[in-house]
Amino acid sequence: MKILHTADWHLGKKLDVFYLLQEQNDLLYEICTIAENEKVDAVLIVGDIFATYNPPTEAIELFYRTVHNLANNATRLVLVIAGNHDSPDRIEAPETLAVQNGIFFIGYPDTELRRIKLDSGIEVLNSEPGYAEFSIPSFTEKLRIIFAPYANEYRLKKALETEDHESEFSWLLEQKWKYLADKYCDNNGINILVSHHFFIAKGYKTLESTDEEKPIVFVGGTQAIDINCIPEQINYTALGHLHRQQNSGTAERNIYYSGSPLSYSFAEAEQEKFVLISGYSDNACTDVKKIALKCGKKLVKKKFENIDETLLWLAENTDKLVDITVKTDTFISSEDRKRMNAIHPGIISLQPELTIGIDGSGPEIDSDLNQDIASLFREYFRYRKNIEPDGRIMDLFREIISE
Ligand SMILES: [Mn+2]
Repeated sequence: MKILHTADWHLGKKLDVFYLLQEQNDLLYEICTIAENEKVDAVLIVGDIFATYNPPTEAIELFYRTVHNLANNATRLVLVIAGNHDSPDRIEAPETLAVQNGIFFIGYPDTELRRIKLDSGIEVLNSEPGYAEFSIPSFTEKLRIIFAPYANEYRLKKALETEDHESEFSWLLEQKWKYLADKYCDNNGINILVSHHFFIAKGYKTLESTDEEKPIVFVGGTQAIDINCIPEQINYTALGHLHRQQNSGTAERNIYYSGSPLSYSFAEAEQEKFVLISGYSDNACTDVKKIALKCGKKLVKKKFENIDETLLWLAENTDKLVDITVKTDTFISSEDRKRMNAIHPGIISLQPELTIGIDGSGPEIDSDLNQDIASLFREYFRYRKNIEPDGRIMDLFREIISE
């Protein structure tokens, strides 16, 4: 059996004002082609399907078209769970229609799939909240999946019907997974855990995360989960949330973040993107293959000494999405901005770095300490960096202050 693992599509995502829908469309088509060429039997899409709770119609259409394509008339099992960017209700909304096509949507930790046998032979043999066992034609071994879509502490405790407000989030998940694994996941099948959470490998290494991913950890999110909470019966853990493809923990445990198919912030610039295909025989995971994605514009962050140098580089790199800083002793004129935009369609951000002031001759901090805190921060930032803080920096500042 072969299973394709992908996550963090963030459909409908904008980089500043730049919609990435065309990029996403090309990439999802590429993923469908990989599924076809590699003859995978099941596809796991591990959360953050959409960039927001209310994605644009085009993003929703792209999603449905893609899962329909992947499921290939119910001959391939497709399982989708919600991430922290998704509305669980939106994810589950088309469930009745989707199941007939071999597509299973899971929004909540206590979602329970209906037992059903499709004409194509795919069957839900057994299920309870957070778990399902599937039969796939031409395989005698059963596929068991424990699923853990994103849940904050409130949603998880409600799902588990626990009154215990003291228990740690990760302890509750660990108990739930242990119960399911001990009950269902013996050696006579393939056992998978699918989860959109932030995992850490204590004493092993710190996984990388970027701003895009932080809300799950900090702002009203949940704490990190130790990979040792994953039951030992699990053959492969398909994770979503972190955008860099990475193996969490030791190789033999097969715990993977597939990463996003596209770079979604300049912190991810230059990252190579993948889907993962795991292979199974004799009820063990015998192979995990990384397949690099070719579609999708690269994100590049560059700094230039002057406008002419910038224009030259832009002309040769029109296929990239760029964040440009140009050194100048004044500002970037609207004529220069127009010239740059005329030769390059993907300028996401363009800011000046003032060359004066480094020796103290430039902007000084207004010593009026009666200004509001945001104005003071703005002055300080300008003093240190020689540029204006942009909207994102100011939002982040206000968020930190409000905490
Ligand atoms: Mn996420």
